[in-house]
Amino acid sequence: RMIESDLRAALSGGGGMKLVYQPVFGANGRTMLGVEALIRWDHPLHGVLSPAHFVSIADERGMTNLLGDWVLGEVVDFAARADLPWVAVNVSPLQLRDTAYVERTLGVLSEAGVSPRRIQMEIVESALIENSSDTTTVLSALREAGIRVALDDFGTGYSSIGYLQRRMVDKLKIDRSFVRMLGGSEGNAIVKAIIDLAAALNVTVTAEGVETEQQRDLLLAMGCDEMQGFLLSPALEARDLVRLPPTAR
Ligand code: G
Ligand code: G
Ligand code: MN
Ligand code: NA
Repeated sequence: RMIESDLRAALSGGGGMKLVYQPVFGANGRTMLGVEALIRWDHPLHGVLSPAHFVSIADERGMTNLLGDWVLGEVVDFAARADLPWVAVNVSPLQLRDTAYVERTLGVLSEAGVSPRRIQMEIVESALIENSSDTTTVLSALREAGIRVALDDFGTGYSSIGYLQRRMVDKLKIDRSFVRMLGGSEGNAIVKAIIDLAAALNVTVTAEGVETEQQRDLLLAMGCDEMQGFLLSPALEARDLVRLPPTAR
């Protein structure tokens, strides 16, 4: 397929690929704590393509590491220039099955002089459910080095309390489908339960897809630690974030 060779070319330095960064805020919705990197592909013929489409193509066609390493290189380069506490990066479950990933990642970080403590990795629940011993090894090595791990889209996969109890992750990101239900009694109960679970297990909790002031106020009242969404900020170009003076944050 054309798209496959185009993708390989773009990830091999051919251009068109970029990252944008969505700010994540503290509970008050005002203090920027960090950013989440999101990949975008501006294809010469098809326009801007969603990662939801081409990340799976990369995984199916053996380009997981090509994509993952391109993203990591960009993120680390950005983290080295940006005066921000941390940068979160989305990682494919396949990347975590490769034990060489740890050494490669820590090598890129040390070469750029970026502390692992400034990098967070967002993984989906299925990455843990597969529960291969390699995934467990990779995750614990990354976390031992100081990289923090967040469970993305929490609640939409086959949620297991087991890996929370076994202290395999540092953060839960409440999926935006639940945040959208806030204001209704069921939505409030679900979101409150996740926030209380996170507190009981001593992990940070972030709400994704915060779009209204009502959602923000409810999340604050429920004790949510962090918020992200169009109400607070869309994803921004790196140059716009790097330019922000610390006082504007
Ligand atoms: O940015 P957007 O909402 O279109 O992202 C859609 C999906 O693509 C999200 O689930 C997000 O986690 C994923 N995604 C975004 N950037 C990356 C990336 O750099 N690597 C991987 N593996 N997934 C990404
Ligand atoms: O699965 P993940 O959380 O990585 O997906 C991130 C995606 O969510 C990004 O593509 C981003 O554009 C999108 N997003 C960020 N904020 C909002 C929001 O407030 N509402 C909606 N619908 N999508 C959002
Ligand atoms: Mn994410
Ligand atoms: Na998510």
